[in-house]
Amino acid sequence: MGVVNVTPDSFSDGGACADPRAAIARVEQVIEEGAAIVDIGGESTRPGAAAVSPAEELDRVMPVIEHAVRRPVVVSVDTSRPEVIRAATRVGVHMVNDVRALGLPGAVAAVAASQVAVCLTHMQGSPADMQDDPHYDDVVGEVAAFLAARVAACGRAGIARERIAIDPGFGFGKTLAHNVELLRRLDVLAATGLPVLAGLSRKRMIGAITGRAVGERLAGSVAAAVIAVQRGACIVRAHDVAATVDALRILAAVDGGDER
Ligand code: 9MG
Repeated sequence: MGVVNVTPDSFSDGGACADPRAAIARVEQVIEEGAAIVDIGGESTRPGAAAVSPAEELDRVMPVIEHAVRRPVVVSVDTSRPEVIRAATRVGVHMVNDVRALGLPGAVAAVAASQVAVCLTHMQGSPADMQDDPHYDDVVGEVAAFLAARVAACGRAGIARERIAIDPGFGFGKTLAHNVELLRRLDVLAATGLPVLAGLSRKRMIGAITGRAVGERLAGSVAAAVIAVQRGACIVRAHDVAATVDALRILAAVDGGDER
């Protein structure tokens, strides 16, 4: 899954694709580099990011989505808002990637009213406060239980299990120790039988382990992606698509798996 942030304040690319033309060029780049999925988002969820109105979020993402759905790639919209979900599904998006796990009022119903896939991500707190003092007694157990409850809520609304992927939410209300434990034991989430998505690319945990600034986290991010797939992830969300695809092709050749 290649990242396309249509935001002026993304932590990972400094707003390089805030302009829709740049974002559309970025869609073409991630397809060219081998991404199977393109994830298009108009809200930055980094701690302290400025709030964006629904109208502004729609203005940012819709032109990019309308381009992407005509290209040979699975298109995911990275959003939590029901109005954005509805607009994106109307024009043919294939997947909703929600770091709030469809927690906003109306979000479950918006996905249920469509046929699209959804990724449910764990977050403790909200983007504004999630890194203040994250606490768990059993991070893996609590994340797994939260995701199971969200999958059940989707099921009650009529969203078939086959449409759902889950994600431990690396960096979303977690310390470095929590993130490392979740990556080490990703197999616990994979054992649910649901596809697991892992988003580790360029994140603070990669910086904390390597001592590298955000623009220097390629090797660390690729290593983390490989480990995630070895432990059961079947989608990895990445900024550096070409390097990540190469690494996963090597892994697939050795392990006999399939990186897509
Ligand atoms: C949008 N976004 C940023 N980080 C993410 C992550 O780790 N997982 C998912 N599913 N989406 C993310």
